[in-house]
Amino acid sequence: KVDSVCILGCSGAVGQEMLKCLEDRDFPTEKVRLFGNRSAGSTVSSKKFGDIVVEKFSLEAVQECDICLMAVSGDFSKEWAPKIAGGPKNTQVIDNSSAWRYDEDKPLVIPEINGEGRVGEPLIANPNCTTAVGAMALWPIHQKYKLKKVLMSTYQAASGAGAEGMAELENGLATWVKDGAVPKPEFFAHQLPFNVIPQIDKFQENGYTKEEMKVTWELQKIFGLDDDVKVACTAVRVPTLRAHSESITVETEEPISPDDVRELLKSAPGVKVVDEPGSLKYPMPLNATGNYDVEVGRIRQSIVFGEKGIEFFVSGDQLLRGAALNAVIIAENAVKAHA
Ligand code: 11C
Repeated sequence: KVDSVCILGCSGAVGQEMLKCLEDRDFPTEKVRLFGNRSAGSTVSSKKFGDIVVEKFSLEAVQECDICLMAVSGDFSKEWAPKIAGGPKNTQVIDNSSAWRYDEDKPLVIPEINGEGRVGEPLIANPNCTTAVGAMALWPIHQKYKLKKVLMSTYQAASGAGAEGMAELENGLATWVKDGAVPKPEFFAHQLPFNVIPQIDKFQENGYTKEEMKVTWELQKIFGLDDDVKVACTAVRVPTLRAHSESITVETEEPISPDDVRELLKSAPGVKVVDEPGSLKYPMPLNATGNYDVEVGRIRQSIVFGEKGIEFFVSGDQLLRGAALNAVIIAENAVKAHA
């Protein structure tokens, strides 16, 4: 057990889920401290950790904690994470932003995949939520059949963009019901209600968006893929509130069949096979919401890649698997390793 864990950015969509994960998983800590900007001074009632007064960020205060879960912007993390991690108590930082993911010397971790051996590192990066959701199904497939090509299209919930994204979707729908028109968007680039937006994050020189390239870069790093394994993604924002879905086609080195993949994934950690088309059971974001496991279904032989290819659909709660839960499992493993 550690003395204290803190959450930086406690009132954002991910920060709030981090506290819930610490509570639900009975995290072995005496105390949880919360740091927030706008919410400083307010009190959060926690079933397990009592009433917690949200503190304003200060380096000294955060450095008193054993583990710091960061749910803040990349810029904030760039400035402060190394200082926190280098503090007198050797505070371990687990960062949910993209600030450190692509640094060669910083581990980018999904605990069930590549967590071993990196548990004690002072600064560990959490992957992008879209990467994490797909990776849970892709990793067992890669281990058994060796990935050659991965083609992904995503259906990403408003909450991937944070609490403001969710609020704009909810307000847009409520206003449409009341007034018959959706207000002009302020947060997303275009209206999200009754629409889909094929752009998440900034466009890169190669025509892909940064969100799409994150999937490529992060799967390469987490899986340790050779350069000749190709990963391409099209990332799309859809008007769902929570849980990202992904349509994934893979070409493999070895022959692969849907039945074998179903069996394989049934025993994969963090995965739930939901694949009974006859009774209309397949992954859906509504069903994945609030759950730790990523749902995988619609598993079929690919008519593009034949016996060396399959296609499937996943839905996973990106605030949990892709953010809060992933970070908290990393922290749990760190505590176990030091016990
Ligand atoms: C979204 N996946 O749905 C993004 C948000 O790199 O941690 C996550 C951004 C990140 O908008």
